[in-house]
Amino acid sequence: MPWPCVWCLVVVLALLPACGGPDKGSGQTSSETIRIGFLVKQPEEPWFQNEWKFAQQAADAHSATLVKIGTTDAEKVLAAIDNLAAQGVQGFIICTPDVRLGPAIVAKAKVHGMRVMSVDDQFVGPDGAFMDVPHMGIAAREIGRIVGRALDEEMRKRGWPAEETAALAVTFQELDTARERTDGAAEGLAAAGFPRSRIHAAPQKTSDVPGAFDAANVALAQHAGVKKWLVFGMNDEAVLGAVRALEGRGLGAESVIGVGIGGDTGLVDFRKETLTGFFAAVVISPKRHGYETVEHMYRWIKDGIAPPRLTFTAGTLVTRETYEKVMREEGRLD
Ligand code: FCA
Repeated sequence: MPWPCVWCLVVVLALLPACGGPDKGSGQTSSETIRIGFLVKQPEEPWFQNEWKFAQQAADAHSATLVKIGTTDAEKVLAAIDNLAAQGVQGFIICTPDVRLGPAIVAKAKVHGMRVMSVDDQFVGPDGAFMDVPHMGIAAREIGRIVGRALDEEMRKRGWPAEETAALAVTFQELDTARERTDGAAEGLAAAGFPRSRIHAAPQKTSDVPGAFDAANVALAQHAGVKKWLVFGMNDEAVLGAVRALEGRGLGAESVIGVGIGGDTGLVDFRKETLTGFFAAVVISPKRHGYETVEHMYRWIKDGIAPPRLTFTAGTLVTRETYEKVMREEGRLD
């Protein structure tokens, strides 16, 4: 090999670490240049707005730059990753609109030498198994069980006979964290003695309030004789959609016990003068999911310390009487 080429090689090798890469992380970047991306699947949902809010707080605390992009479909996700790369982002956190995009997201991140971490919804590989990418999600099944137990407890308090009561499970089976939550809730109810045959599924096509509303209407039409309902779903939106559908059939707070998961969207009902069927929610933490994931990414880029592979966060049951205290403690109420 002629001498000039050897020098080329030396120069290239010397530059390589600066390119970074998901598995490198030798901590070469000064804090001024750290840029982190945060992509979410449903930017209009309060959960994701709060996640972004706390993510921004973490970025500000470290004088890092945060680039937030709403990525509602596959095309937007892939374009957003290119966009982040063009802006010099070294790593990003994502709640993907489709967990099966995991392999494509990881491949694209690699091409650009970016680190990637998932939040809320865990990537699924071509074999159907979760991918080995750092992830922070909620302890979905346990949180679901809390929902189931809360429904049972309130039903007993009201003295509703199980044979006159049915449960509406607004389901979103294609998403693991959603399925775990509703399976956990059904499990919690069944463990308390509620007959599984009286739990009716209402599969939602989209994971938002209108999707749940439509799904609930179909299921309620099939069980028109039932006058007392317990309601659960993957999040507050799922339960609120069903609660609105029940109201449309003349069934309100007296006849409906709904327990959500989230705390943000459900606040609207807690704040209404009149009681609604949205009885309680398991509050989960957008602060942990936004703030901590950004901190993990920051350390990964700056110091080469990879995030924990898996973190699952807990939830706290609240009602309209207790939600303010819990939410205020997290800085989620003004
Ligand atoms: C999923 C849901 C969100 C939120 C989050 C923790 O991404 O779609 O509403 O519950 O998990």
